[in-house]
Amino acid sequence: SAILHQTDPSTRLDAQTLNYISRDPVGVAGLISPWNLPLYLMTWKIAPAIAYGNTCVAKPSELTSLTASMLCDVLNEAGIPKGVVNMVFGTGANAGAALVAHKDVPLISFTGGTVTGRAVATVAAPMFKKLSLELGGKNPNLIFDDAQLDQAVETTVRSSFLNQGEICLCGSRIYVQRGVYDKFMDTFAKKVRELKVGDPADPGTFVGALVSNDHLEKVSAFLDLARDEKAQIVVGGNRPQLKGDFAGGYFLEPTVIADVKHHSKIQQDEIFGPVVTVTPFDTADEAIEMANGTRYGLSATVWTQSLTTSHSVSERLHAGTVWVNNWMSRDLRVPFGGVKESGIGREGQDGSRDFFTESKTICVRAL
Ligand code: TXE
Repeated sequence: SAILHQTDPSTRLDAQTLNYISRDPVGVAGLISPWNLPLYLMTWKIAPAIAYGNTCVAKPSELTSLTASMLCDVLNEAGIPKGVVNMVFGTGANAGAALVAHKDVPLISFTGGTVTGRAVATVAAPMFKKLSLELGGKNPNLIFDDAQLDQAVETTVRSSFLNQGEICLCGSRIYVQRGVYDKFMDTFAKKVRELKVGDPADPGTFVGALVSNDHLEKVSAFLDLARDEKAQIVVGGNRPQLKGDFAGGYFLEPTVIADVKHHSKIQQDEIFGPVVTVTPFDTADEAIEMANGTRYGLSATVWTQSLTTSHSVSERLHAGTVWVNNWMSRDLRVPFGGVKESGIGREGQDGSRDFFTESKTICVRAL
């Protein structure tokens, strides 16, 4: 193991009896990652897996093979010994499924959609594999009357549309307390209208193309549903027709939808695109009930200047991570993961240590 400084508890049962913990690598770690943040999400698995003495077989999304191939070059350049990190390329149904089912792979760390996560768990669980599932999200963003509104609006533009909303941590359900709803909606809508859609290499661009035409179709279907359900598309909702090299690209305007019913698929299903809903609320209880009212529980954001609201609301939200007055400040030393259909397990510092090792309690009696 490359981990040099590890703290584990040791206890004394009595003057002669000492308990201490030793840790073994698990073996060959099967690491499967999605297309949306291909380098971040794959390295986040590889690093602790090999640091704790495992080797790994890593299967990137078939949509991001080039990124994974470039990572291999970097790993070779860094001198990672042959056979420690093995990148396999292929589709999920083919290479991914084979990796999950392989009898010599005792651990699977999977990041991807909830549907796929369920398929992975169905195979891995009966084989008693260690399993970490980082799945989808439908994250609430609660903005209270006493929020620092300018800051809340500015960050909410990012938490809504960064990476075209193709981040499982995006705050796609915005709930605004009635006292600031109109002010929020006016300023937020204005800023969203100003976002540039286009060439991802242009520093002025905020919203690039979605990952594929299939995905664009899937996200666009939610806009059709919004129209059918007589929701109000306040901003966006169209496919901008770009010129030149980008004509026909998989672009979608950043879209803000109001008047969506709580049980609508728009409010309940992960859209994973540049589409957010904005919904008013009156009391904290009502906001928390709506926030917790989906199958997911990955992250949540809360905007308030009251310490009491910050603690009391955060404690009651069903989420693996709650950001208060910020979004996506990621400290890799704290546990990360979701509840409900956002997955099982936690990775990050102790979470990664416990997942990528098998601890062994050794009890020694001095005779
Ligand atoms: O996922 P897919 P995608 C989620 C995000 C969204 C999804 C998008 O919420 O739902 O990921 O990424 C492989 N057996 N997160 O479309 O289709 C597939 O080849 C084994 C959550 O890529 O689930 C790919 O490598 N593997 C996350 C990987 O699984 C299979 C953050 C994911 O594919 C397989 C980012 C199978 N049967 C995105 N089928 C978080 N919570 O942190 C497919 N694959």
